[in-house]
Amino acid sequence: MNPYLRLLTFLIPLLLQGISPLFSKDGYKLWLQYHPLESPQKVQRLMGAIRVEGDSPTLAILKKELQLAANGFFDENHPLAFDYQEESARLIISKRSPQRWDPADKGSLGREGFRLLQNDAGAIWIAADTDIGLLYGTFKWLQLMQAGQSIPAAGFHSEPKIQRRILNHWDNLNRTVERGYAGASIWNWHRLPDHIDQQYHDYARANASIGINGTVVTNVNANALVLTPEYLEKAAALADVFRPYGITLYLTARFSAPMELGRLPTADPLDPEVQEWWKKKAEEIYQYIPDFGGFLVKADSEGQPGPHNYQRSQADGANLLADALKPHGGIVMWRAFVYSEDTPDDRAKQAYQEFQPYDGSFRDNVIVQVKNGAIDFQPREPFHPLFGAMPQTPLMMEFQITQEYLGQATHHVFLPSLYTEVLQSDTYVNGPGSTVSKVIDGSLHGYSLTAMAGVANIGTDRNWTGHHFHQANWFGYGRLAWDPQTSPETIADEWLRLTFTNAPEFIKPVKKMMLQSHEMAVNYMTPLGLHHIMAWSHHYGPGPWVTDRHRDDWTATYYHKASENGVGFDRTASGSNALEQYAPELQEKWGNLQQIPEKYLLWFHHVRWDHPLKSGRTLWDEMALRYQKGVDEARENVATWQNLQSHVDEERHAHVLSFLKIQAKEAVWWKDACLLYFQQFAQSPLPDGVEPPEKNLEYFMGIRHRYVPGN
Ligand code: BDP
Repeated sequence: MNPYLRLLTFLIPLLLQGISPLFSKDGYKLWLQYHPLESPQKVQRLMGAIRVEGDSPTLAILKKELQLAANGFFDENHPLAFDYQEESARLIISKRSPQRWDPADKGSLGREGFRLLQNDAGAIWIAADTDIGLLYGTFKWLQLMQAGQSIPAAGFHSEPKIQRRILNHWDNLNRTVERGYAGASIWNWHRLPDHIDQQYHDYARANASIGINGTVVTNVNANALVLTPEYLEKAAALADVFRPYGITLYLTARFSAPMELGRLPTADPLDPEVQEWWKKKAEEIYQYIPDFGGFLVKADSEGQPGPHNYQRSQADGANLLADALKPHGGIVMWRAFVYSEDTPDDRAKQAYQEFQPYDGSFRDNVIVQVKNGAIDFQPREPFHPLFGAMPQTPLMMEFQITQEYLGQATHHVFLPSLYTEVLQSDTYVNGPGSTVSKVIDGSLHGYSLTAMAGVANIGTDRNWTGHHFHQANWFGYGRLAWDPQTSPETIADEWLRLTFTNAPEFIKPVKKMMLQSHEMAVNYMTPLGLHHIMAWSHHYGPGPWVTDRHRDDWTATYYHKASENGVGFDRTASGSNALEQYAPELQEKWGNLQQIPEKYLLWFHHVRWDHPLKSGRTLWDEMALRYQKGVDEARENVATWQNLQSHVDEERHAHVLSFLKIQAKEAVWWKDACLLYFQQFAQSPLPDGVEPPEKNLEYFMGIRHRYVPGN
């Protein structure tokens, strides 16, 4: 064959698949790889006779998705038609039951639910009551096909358990991302509204494929500018892109905006002029974005203005905005991350003290957004005591997907394990079984509004998230927001199949690596309930020695309180008594040194170094061995991944490998720095099995990282 022709025969199929050979495996396609099916015949037959009923922008996206999938699934070019007659169609996507079907359950599928059914002749019906339900159903069907699975005989039914499943971007208008480790912000405000980047569509598509239906595109440390006409026009352009994917746009609102933009002398929530300003602002926003979702607000926290400036409550502040949005159907997500540097006692208690007394005082379009734990996205925290404590005020969950305190871009930590640990924690407020997930899905207290937020880990890196495996955290967050009962194991399994391959020799070891990664990271960073011992400000690497700064509650010594007498924060009755904010069952269990799960030990207790633990070892020995265990596992991961080269394309294999090596190296850094530091107080040798550090404490304390991203 003529060499040019040969090149063309190589290039054309690649181009048809919508990928260029140069960037074919850079991770941009996320879990939507659509790699060739192992046994394509059946799926090919179904996709050879499709009927999509109806016409809408969402259905156009759905058809495009089917075509993209077919291009990847099958070897040959496979243009699809979507207008087969009902009698001859083998894949029917419609809101109406096909004549020849008798589906068992004719109940409503809700605004977003869907059902996949198969009849005796092997034809498939993707059913929903709405176009977006059909899109979700189509994604699910394609995912099953990619994973080599089939629809169960009884059909597959799915409806989200949580109404609003939202990403929070901590993105600034200048494109820096607070706590972002994957490049710059994907929102190019400067070029908006005239230039619509393809990535906005790809972003929306990826989110729709996992059921995420909302996005807050601006940082909680808000810039009032985004509420000016200039920026609203830009935001509206994004909302237009997102709409057909079922995604609602929200913005962060700066509490002092009436002063900054409206030149009012005050932002007091009880001032009529302020109320009028917000009312007018809301009207204006809805002219740009008719289906605007509402505001996310960080107030009275870390320098952000809020109702405290006027001696008003959090409820006064939230209700001000809620009243303005109410006529248009918008909501306020009011963050509970409120704490003052002036409260010397215990930062962990503040949000509860601030909010709990106001239970029932918030408008019905307010939902209070609560971080998973009472401090701040630590590698491990007990669940936030507000969950279960506000039966009359809808609470939503805020998880962090970006890994501010978890090694940032380069550490592989599979976060669904962390999320599930929190969601399955029992609050005991209505007796045993009152899990956090039941608070969040509204079933425990009958909330009419339900939501979950994840602080996004997305940026302009080619693979979106920096680490290829951090895509799994975005994916897993979406899955858990749809159904908080989904197991981390299911999520890891699905993600691996969609992103890499179905090969069991690959899935098994990598799934294991993912599922133990959270515990591993806790071990090499903050075992046994240690917390907030990261380096100052950027939180990259260890900093247990951080002390004496302008804010005590941002230092490490405030949290670990290590001395020769022991280590840990006494939050029992003999200390700050933060424990009192939990149900009596938990107070009893966690308050007791013998009964508390060791993972929370130093969160709630100040413990002597020679205190014996369940293993029979002293606290010191156990701590040292946990650090070592974390290191050992991080090293094993390198070896595991190295062995899997034949299952992964070169580009992604090498990328992941180098990050795993960084992680293993940094795990040693964490172990050595922390053990040397704490050893000064424990005054004991390292137990057998723990590698001695190669450098001294001074060396570690002298490490300075400049220009850490996201800071
Ligand atoms: C902390 C971050 C800070 C955020 C803050 C927040 O260090 O950058 O602004 O949370 O959630 O984790 O508001």
